[in-house]
Amino acid sequence: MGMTLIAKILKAHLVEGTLETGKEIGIRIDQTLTQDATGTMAYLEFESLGLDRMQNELAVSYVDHNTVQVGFENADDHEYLRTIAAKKGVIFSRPGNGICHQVHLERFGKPGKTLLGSDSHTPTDGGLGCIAIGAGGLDVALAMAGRPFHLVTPKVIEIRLSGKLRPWCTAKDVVLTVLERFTVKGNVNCAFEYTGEGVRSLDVPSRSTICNMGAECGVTTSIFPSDEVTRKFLKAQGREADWSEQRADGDAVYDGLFEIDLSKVDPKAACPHSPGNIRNISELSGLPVNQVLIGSCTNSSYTDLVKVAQVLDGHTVAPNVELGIAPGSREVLEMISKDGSLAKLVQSGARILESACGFCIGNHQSPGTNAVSLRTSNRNFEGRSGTKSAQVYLVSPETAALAAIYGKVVDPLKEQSVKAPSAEMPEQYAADDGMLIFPPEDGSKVEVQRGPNIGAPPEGEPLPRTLKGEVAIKVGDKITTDHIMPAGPRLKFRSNIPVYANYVFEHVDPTFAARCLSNKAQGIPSVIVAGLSYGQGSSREHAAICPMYLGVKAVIARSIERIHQANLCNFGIVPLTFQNEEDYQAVSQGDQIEIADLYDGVKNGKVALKDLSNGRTIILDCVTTAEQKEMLFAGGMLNLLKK
Ligand code: MIC
Ligand code: SF4
Repeated sequence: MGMTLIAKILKAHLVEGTLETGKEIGIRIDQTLTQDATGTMAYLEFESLGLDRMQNELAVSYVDHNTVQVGFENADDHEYLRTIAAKKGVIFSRPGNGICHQVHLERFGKPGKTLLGSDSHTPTDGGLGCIAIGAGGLDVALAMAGRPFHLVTPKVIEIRLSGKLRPWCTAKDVVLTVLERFTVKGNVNCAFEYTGEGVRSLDVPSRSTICNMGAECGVTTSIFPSDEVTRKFLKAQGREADWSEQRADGDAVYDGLFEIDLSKVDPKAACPHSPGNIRNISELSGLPVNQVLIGSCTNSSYTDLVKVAQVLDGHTVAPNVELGIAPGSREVLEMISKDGSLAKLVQSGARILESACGFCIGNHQSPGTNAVSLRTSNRNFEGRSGTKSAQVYLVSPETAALAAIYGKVVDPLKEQSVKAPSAEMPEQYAADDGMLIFPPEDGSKVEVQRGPNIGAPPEGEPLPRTLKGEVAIKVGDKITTDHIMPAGPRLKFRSNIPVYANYVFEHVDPTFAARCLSNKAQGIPSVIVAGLSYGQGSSREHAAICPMYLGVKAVIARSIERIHQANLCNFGIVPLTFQNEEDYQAVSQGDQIEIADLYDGVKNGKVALKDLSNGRTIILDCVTTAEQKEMLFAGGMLNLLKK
């Protein structure tokens, strides 16, 4: 039986288990990446493992999230990250060098390798034909320590592409078509593998845009084959030697098939407030727009911005629109500044933003009250922009640029007179590693700088035999990690758990943290009850660490997303799911609950919850791997490692 490309790469890296769909395996991780918002915790955790140096092939630490630096905290974090990288053998990408996924694609990603990153959009590098997976910081720290990464062997869904995109129709519209079909829930432990003759027509940045937003479906990873197009891209980056051909066998057997004829893909938008809420641009035509933001790790490549410059050329941004553009990397910025594209952007009235995550994570450029904001990024969760009432739509750079000129959404296939943009990948990128700091051979003399805001992760407590506690909050479906642990102005507390913990569920229920702390003071554990797809979105392990700090011992949900489930186990919070989804209705906020056999239940995969407030007994599943059970018994992975 022929193998999929995903199976081939997993097999080549298999160190534990057998490669069978649904079974747990351990794989060797070749490369790791971290970014600053998850990185400080990841390196503090790495330090607690007591190793002098990282042990994998390559580890890169990027600074791209917290670059606004209001107050001393972020700058202190950057210094910690710079010095710990030098000490532990990690390459440091300085602030200003660009967004981790864009820079990793340009400078480090390699076909056939495995990459684990403490950011959910790490699969961006799947555009180069490698297996790239997002995970919590602790999992990345363990991979840097040379330990295997554990995952469930995913179902591999084939997404077969044929035909060629029409002008104005883009890679973003392809992935929005994928989101339309698969939505943002129900895809845990699946992976997308792109095949078919249509693949050839997509350049590497387009492929990466598509892999990037697979994260919104909740899949483990997305991958394209590595072919001549990939070779051309790596050659243009001065890295032809990193190329190898990677493709599935001709008779590979997949677990599902979705076919897309690229010539039929229409311009689309993900509408408020979910990346899975897809409509054709033609249906939105005429919608007045207040803000247009182009950038993020999804759509900020050189070719993206050249096309934006072509659309904007000779036009001025409509008076009702604020246009911001953030090139994905310093390489992109340098190239558009040399070829004249930057001048066109500036002439149009665009505000040029730093090569960083910036607006995408609500760090700046929050829209006005009730404003309509068109963005090329990947997430439009309610309030993520910093303005709860704003209506954020996710679109391609081309659609965004047109709207900036017209001041409203325009269907590019029908109603406008601007010439369709087109850009070829350059023969040579302006590759320049000047903003990368390579670590010294011997890091022992490096003094690590730690500002006052930087503190080690809190200690977990071993699992109690019986859990008698309170439902501290009951939330609905699709609660994202942005709901649990807000970013934006709170990001600067990422290295200070006792302070950051005060903001858990800040925008859902601002009294949650105080309630949990009061329970904790009385020795009462807290429990979170949730609906479907709890913890979707980012990889931030703070969405587990901070609740742990507040005394949360279990999450009971209708379903829990992959990365968040792993983070809960890593920090000793028991992930439980209703065996009968309807039982979600039977539990209310404030109920007193008891799970008499928690320890045995975790061991056997099933517990009985008694709701002491209404007398009902509810059966819950506890689906965890053998290693996760041990973590839960010990009160988290760090405790387990100390044993
Ligand atoms: C995001 O896009 O939500 C983030 C910010 O990049 C997160 C990581 C974080 O919270 O630091 C992610 O995607 O994992
Ligand atoms: Fe940064 Fe946004 Fe990409 Fe997250 S999704 S890595 S915040 S650009």
